[in-house]
Amino acid sequence: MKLYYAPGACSLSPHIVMRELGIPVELKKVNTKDKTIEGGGDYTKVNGRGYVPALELDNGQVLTEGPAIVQYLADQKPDAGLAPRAGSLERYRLQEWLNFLTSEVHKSFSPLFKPNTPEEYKKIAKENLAARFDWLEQQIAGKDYLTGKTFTVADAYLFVLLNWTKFQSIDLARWPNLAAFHARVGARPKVQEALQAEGLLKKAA
Ligand SMILES: N[C@@H](CCC(=O)N[C@@H](CS)C(=O)NCC(=O)O)C(=O)O
Repeated sequence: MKLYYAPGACSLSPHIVMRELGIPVELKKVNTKDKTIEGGGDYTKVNGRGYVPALELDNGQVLTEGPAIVQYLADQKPDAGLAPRAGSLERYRLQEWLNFLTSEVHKSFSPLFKPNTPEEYKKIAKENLAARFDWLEQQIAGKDYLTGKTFTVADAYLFVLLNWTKFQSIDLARWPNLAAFHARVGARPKVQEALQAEGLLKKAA
């Protein structure tokens, strides 16, 4: 399968999931500004909306939207436990998390990355994010991962979103449980591998 990605973007979440599952990943780097694919090609022909991630399946079909992609991947290797069984209440709980992350957290970050967003609006977006982080901070208290003791695809997504605080001068120290979660997930060997593959780790001197 081919994963279309941009370094450090939300596509890092399915990238982490593929490595956690041991699914071989062919990475295709996308320039989301001019919509070109590294090595040649027009990305809008892969995903007409021009954004990452997109997953090209072995049968040539293209699956888009991060929350759908990560569930598809988890269902390829159900025994790995990265998503509860489809149809179970636990699966809806996972979808509840994925929907919250995508609509309430991810999309609150998006204007911060756009050069044409007015500074006054960036301030409001950061306040909205802080309110979501306050709530998340309580939810994750005493837990290793969002749904409890085991790592799921929602944790990969939350890790990527928390990672963005570094680029937006948001100090995670204000939310110690979230900072601990970010460190815990960031230390997973497959997460380190994905960060390395996207060129996001500083090389050892
Ligand atoms: N609804 C999409 C949103 C994806 C998205 O926001 N992608 C961003 C990177 S995190 C992107 O590619 N932005 C470039 C653009 O929109 O042109 C999803 O959840 O997969």
